Amino acid sequence: MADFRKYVVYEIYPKSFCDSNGDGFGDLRGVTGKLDYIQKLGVDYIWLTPFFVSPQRDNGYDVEDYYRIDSRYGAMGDFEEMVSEAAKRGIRVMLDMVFNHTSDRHQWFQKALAGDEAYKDFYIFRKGKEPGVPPTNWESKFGGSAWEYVEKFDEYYLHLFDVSQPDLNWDNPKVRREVQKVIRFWMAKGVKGFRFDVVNLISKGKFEDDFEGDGRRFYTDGPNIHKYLQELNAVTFGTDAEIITVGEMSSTSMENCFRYASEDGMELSMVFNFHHLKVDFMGNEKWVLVPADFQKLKNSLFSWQEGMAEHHAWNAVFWCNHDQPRVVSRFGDEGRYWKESAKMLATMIHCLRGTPYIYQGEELGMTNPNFTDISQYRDVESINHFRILQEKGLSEADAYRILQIHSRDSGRTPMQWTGGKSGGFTEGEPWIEVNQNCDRINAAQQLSDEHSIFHYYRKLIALRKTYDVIAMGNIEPLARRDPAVFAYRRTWEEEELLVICNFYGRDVTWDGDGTYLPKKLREDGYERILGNYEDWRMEGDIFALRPYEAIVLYRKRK
Ligand code: TEU
Repeated sequence: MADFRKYVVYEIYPKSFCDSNGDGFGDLRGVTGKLDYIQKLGVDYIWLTPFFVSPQRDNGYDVEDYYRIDSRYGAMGDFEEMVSEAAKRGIRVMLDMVFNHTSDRHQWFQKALAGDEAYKDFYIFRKGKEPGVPPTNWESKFGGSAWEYVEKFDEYYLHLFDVSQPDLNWDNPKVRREVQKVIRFWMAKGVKGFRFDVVNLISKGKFEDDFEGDGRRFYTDGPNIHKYLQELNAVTFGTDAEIITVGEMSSTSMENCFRYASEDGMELSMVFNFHHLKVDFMGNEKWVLVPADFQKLKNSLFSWQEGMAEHHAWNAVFWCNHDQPRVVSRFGDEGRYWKESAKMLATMIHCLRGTPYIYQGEELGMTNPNFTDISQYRDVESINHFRILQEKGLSEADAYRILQIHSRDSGRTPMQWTGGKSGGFTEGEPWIEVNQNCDRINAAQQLSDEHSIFHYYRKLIALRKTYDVIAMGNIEPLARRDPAVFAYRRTWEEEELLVICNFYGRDVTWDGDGTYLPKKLREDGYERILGNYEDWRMEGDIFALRPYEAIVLYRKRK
């Protein structure tokens, strides 16, 4: 089995990574051209978000043809070159598979709309409850009803996401066979990893009105989900021991994740869950302004860390992806302590039990762009909610404030390679504006500065390869109720690791829970192997932590 515990994955959003031909749109040759940079960081895998033929209503998560590459991203030859150039650098490729839905332009859906019954059964068509009333009151994740009326059939089809993303009917064995074929096709091209988009939504349960929520409880972690994943595993990726998989689990439960990501390997290698990122939401509602709840963040991360370990299951650990705002803007400090906070957040995540995922630009401490005009936004979800918020009575100014904090476009501005025009991302007009701070935050500057955030990430990745305790160790949460400190202990055979982070921009002290006192730790042979300040400090006999300080202490018992 691939030892994914030691791996680090780097997520690439190709559209915003590097444009090799000046059309303002990142592409596969752009990725190939930056493989040396990625290798320098030391990661094992690159995960590329979808680059298949697509109308791009949802930036490629609306797939029109799973077998062909969208010409905006390049051609099959470019893909093959990227895979082989990556392999030369010890980097493997993970693809992003969107099988909960297709684009409405996919030929299956087109045939369904033309009235072909076999293809209608590829999707989820239902009669309305009564004229003009959809089958259920479920809401689309991008706003509005999850059902779209098709007059010709006097029926509705289900779309949990955009109206142009009809949900597939996994209960139809023909759909499952088609999905398997797609995976085998890409396996034959040397792909060694798959990320499965919102895969815990594929098995729909009962179609009933939801009077408590938006409908998600009826289709999340649905009745046949484990059966479908086991089947997929058995007949596709499970036949190649080198392949690693990660499932994106939307609003999932830990009990289900024990099975999705069990070390028995029957389903997937690991899972993404998002509970720790809903700490600045109101329940499940993200389009609000609520300060981040640190205690909630801590409880969520720790309960998943402990729960998954206890049940021999594996987490993917992360702060950022293409759907999330930039973490340094979200939980850190864009200003005075920009560098310290970016490094602290990195430390917190990378030393946890799980496989870390880095999202392009995170390793540079890239920040939210804080767009001020709706014309700067590109994301369908943001544009829909900008309207919905105002329909609900919010002022335009408030709607903007919420978008600046929560929009998915915050993570989608182009990679900042240099301080030059368009941050070195393109020679042309970028499809979305480059963050204005690219003169200050860019890869060229950070590569040449050994104290940069980039080099700190590089060291963190190297630590995982050097100290088994980081990859394999048990986890013991510390400072559970401390209002500012996030700390934990990892243990593995003779090795011990202590990670201590100050989550805030002020000086704080920590008493080591009465057990891990700095003087004693020194006597016991603990050494600082990484941190974002020069040394570590104490006040009396307790830790004195500076703003956003992170300390990693290690010892090997003799
Ligand atoms: O995301 C699924 C998902 O649940 C989030 O995008 C969520 O809908 C959003 O943050 C709500 O606020 C995956 C992909 O990562 C995303 O880019 C796609 O748009 C989505 O699925 C549909 O394929």
